[in-house]
Amino acid sequence: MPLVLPLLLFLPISAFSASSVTRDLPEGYVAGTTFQVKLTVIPDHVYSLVIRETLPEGWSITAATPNYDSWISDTNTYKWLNYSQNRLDVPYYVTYTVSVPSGTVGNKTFSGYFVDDYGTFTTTGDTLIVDNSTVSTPQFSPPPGTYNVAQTVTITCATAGATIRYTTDGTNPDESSLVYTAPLVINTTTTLKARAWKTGMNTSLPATGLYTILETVANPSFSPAPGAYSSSINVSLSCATSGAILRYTTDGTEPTESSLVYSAPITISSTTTIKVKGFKEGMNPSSTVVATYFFPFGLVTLTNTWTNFYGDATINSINVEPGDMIAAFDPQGVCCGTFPVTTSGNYGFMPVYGDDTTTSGSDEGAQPGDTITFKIWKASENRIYLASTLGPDTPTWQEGLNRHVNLNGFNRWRISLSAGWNLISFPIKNCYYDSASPPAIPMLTGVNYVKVNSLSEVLTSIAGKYIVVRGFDVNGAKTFDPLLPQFSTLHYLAPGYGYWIKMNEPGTLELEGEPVDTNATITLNVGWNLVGYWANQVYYDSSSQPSVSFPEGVSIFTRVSSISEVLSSINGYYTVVRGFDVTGAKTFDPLLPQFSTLHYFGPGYGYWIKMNQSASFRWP
Ligand SMILES: [Ca+2]
Ligand SMILES: [Ca+2]
Repeated sequence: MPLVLPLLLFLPISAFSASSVTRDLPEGYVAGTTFQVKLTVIPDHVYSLVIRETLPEGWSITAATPNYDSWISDTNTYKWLNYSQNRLDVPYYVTYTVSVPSGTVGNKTFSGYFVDDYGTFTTTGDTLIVDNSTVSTPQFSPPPGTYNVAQTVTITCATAGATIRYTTDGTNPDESSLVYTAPLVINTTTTLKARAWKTGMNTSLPATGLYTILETVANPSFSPAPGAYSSSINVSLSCATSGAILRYTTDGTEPTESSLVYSAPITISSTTTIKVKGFKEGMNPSSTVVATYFFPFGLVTLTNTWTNFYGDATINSINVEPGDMIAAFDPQGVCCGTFPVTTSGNYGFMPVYGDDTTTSGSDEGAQPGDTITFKIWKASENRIYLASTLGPDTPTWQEGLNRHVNLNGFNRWRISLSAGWNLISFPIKNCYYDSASPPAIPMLTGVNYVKVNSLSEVLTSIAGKYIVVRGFDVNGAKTFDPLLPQFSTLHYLAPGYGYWIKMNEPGTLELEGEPVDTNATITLNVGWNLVGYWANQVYYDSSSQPSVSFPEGVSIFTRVSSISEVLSSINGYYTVVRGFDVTGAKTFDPLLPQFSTLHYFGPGYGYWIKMNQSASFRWP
């Protein structure tokens, strides 16, 4: 009961008139014929009613019951009047016959309204009458518009059995135009027109659609070509699409419409990856084109004196390839000559520069009689190999001479250790062990077992500088003390594991051997694992590259949005990761990344990974 009053308040006060006029049109018309229209009139206690019907232009009423009272020619409107001293409250009908001129095509609209004692009201019911004498206008799907990529356009016609003909050159289709039989591939901006024909019916109206297909900016190109360099270069970017704006990054991120605009050659003097993308208004942007310029040996200073070296060059007895780089070093470790390999298996003439005697404070290169050493950078691995000299000439520097020195590169892992604790790993494919049999623990795939008399043999490069080595595996913590080897519990050194090495002074750990396959995997156990690193690049999620030391030859730094990407092989299975470098201990918690302090993973380091489930692990 309490609801009734509020509802009544919302009823319109003036709603006494509920008169209505409803139009009933046939389904369709045929040009040159007539048809009948019926109006159902329901007066509601009114004394007058005026009905107006507006017909399509050119159409006329030839008969009506009751007859209409007037015709307003400029709007083609017919009018009926009905008034009485008694109230009109009995429903009645108005019917009229419409004549359609021959040649009429297309769907047509009727409109009308009526006026009674209370006001003016729109006639309800049918308003549209379909052209049954003319083939339906073809329809395009997808509809005309602007698209980024080519579209496959289907043309349909609602009139069964009609033949669709179309053009793509802007002309109106006629009976000699191409017949549509299968969807059309529109891969360039096109005006598509179609009409449909059927015997015994009027030809359809033409359908017209403009398909704008955006063109794509041409991929930018680089000059000079990406490769290995040892002197500063100016990299030019160009694009075959005139007016395109090239935007680029050098921090590994994807170029966007807010990246730096290329306007002048980019000067590069250290290993740099340029990513560039072309943009132009009204066009799709180009693909992102990536080029890395490597400076594997830094910069060489050219001086006025040099010795040319040349010869064969191999790595592990396999020919060097175009794109690889040979480098020469004087006894002070100054890189004083490089040669980008252009012919498989050969290098030279490679000028190896002498020291500039006029700059006494700086050492630019060799002095007469110096023995030159060599390294080879292998492009396909982005890895530096030390090289043996194989004659026939001695690798002696003497101004103005040509030296024939064949080279063979071999793999040596060199990693700088600081005084104090270091958490390290090495990606050499050997598990060195001094026990009677190889260790029965999870091992990185593809590793060879190498028996040694003592682990100290493996660590000769830091002999006298290290105090203790600690390892950790599924059997717990292990220790190797070089002064008390008989009490040591650590009996192997393996590439899938990390090791703590305590140094009493800085040193360089060197190991030779075949590198670990970067796709190798190891099984991690539930709980803590002390894991090595065997990817050959650094991944970081900070705004700039980590500034700690990495092993010689590591020159690729890849920025990721989160370092969790680096651990994707064990996503969901680890709870925390810890690292350690010269700046201290670092932690990454995947659930609290914002509080993490570990922002990179890189070669030479070891990592603690705590697992809540055993899983096979690999680096990216
Ligand atoms: Ca000098
Ligand atoms: Ca020197």
